[in-house]
Amino acid sequence: MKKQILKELYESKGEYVSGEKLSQKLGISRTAVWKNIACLKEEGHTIESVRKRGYCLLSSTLGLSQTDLQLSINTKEIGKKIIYFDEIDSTNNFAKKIVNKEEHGTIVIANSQTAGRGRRGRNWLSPQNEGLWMSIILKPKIPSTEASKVTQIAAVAICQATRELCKCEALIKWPNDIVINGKKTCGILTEMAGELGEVNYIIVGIGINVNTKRFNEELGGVATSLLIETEKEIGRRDLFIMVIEKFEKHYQNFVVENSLEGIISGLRKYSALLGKKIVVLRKNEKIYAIAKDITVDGGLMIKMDDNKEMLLNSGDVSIRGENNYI
Ligand code: BTX
Repeated sequence: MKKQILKELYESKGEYVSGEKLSQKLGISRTAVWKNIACLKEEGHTIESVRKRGYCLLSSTLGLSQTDLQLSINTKEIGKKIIYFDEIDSTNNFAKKIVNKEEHGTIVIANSQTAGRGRRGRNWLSPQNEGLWMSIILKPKIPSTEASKVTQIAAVAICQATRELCKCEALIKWPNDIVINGKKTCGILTEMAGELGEVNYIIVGIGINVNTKRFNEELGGVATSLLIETEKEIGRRDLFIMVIEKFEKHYQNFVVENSLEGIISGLRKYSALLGKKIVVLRKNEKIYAIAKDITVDGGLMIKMDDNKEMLLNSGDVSIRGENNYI
């Protein structure tokens, strides 16, 4: 019912709709209308209530507001609740603060981040109106050792959605980046907490450069956006929906069916690394190798320059001779 009320208000495009009209149209009492409106407000939708006029949904930000996203998404669990901010320090930081009280599948999304984070304390540039900066809260019943697979699921979902929507050659740079023409267009930061070997929660932070026109000098050589690569403005809401729907499908296969098949074939098919000469950064050491294969568990098998093989489950990898986009 909440969603129906929201839809009615949304479709009235900033005009007031009376409680009477809503109750008649939806076949519920006026008290029920009022209770549902209170719930929607609590969820963060900006609805004004004025005596004798009714309710009015205040206009949303560029199609990316909580209301816009919640009304467009068609998933079962992921994104059932969306928390939107015009500006926040980091969606991963906020998701961590609320993780204990929020349900599995809740998404925190922001129009800009003032302290977006990458891995190992690095920064993630997240200017307003230009990207998708979001974090998905997950509470799967899986061993902590399996958590890194969620990063791979996100990588495949984003790569597929980007290819489909933007008709571009997006590739996955194992384990957590999406690149186009050798430059980074998306990064994934997965953080988790566990106890006794079991996952408590996983937060998948996703940053996608969508409509960035140009990058600063520091990032210019390593970063790109979908707009730069396709020369077209991409609807952030369309991309959001496609990413989340694909993510949910792959995630369900993994946690319910225990199947990673589609993910591994996606990782192989769209790999930016396989067959390439790479450098792996490990603490203060650099390992020179060739990327040989993605294993059935999503690890990267490398053959080092001394011909020994090694299996990586995480790491910072660059292609030799290309810009170092770590
Ligand atoms: P990473 O450590 O692999 O990449 C970080 C590096 O990427 C930086 O050191 C910099 O060189 C480069 N970089 C910074 N900003 C950008 C950008 N906008 N585009 C391309 N390259 C960039 C990757 O970490 C994981 C990033 C996750 C970001 C999301 S956004 C939503 C969520 N909240 C949050 O704080 N982080 C995640």
